Amino acid sequence: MSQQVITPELCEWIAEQTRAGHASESVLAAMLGSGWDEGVARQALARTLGQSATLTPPPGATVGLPEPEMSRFTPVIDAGDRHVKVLMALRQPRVIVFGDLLSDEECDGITSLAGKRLARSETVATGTEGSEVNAARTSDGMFFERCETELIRTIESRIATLLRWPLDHGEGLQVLRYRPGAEYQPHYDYFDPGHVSTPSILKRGGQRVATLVIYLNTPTAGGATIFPDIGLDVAPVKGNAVFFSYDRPHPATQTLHGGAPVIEGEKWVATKWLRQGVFT
Ligand code: PD2
Ligand code: ZN
Repeated sequence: MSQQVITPELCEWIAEQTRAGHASESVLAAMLGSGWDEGVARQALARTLGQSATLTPPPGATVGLPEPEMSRFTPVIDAGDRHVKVLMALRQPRVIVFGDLLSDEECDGITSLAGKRLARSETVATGTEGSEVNAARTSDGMFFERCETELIRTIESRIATLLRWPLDHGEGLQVLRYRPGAEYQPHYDYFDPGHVSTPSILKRGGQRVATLVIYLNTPTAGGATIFPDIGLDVAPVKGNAVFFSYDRPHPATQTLHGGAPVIEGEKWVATKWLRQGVFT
């Protein structure tokens, strides 16, 4: 089936239906009846009506996601031990760029701890249980244990406060180093429900529901975090971070993202993935 596109005409039609007094649920039902994919229809409603689209979540969706306190949209959020800047926020899909999440010293502390333990990055292998080296991801990486050092604990507890998500629902921080030419091709961070290894992965805390990629340095050129579905490129700047959430393991979340090739210098990131439940 060809990809369905949310056009200005479609958004205008949704707005018209709403002005005529039709509830969001009825507009959704009418769209499904005329052949719209449910994910695309929900996106179109959310994009047109914003918070006023009162839809019951799709079956299987995670209700209540990691999310900072954004109701007053202050330029700075108190994350407990540090004030974190909000540089950009997109509602649908939820993407927020934070400034000054980590100090320069904290970034350097993590890179120096991680540097000694880097190995060529692996991803979940296709069709088997386990992981394998993958050409789509040409970085070197390592994982910290949760709360492995005082510095890691401090950062994890800041993230838990900022995103209002319990510390024990997070995986250990992953650090990646990209050299010039290295990239991470576009992918989704949730576990593919159709993959053989997914049922055993989900036993340790359920699905991933959000990602926070923290930039530990500023590459000279290249290395943006890209979101191809929404045409967004986030510049990697030391201490800043990009956050995005997804309420179900489905491309309709529009959370396809990747790390563009580094052109000059190195790029270092620390990624925190948040799970539905306690990650063991
Ligand atoms: O380094 C990045 O920009 C990046 C891009 C896509 C990191 C990840 N995904 C990740 O760690 O999942
Ligand atoms: Zn990713």
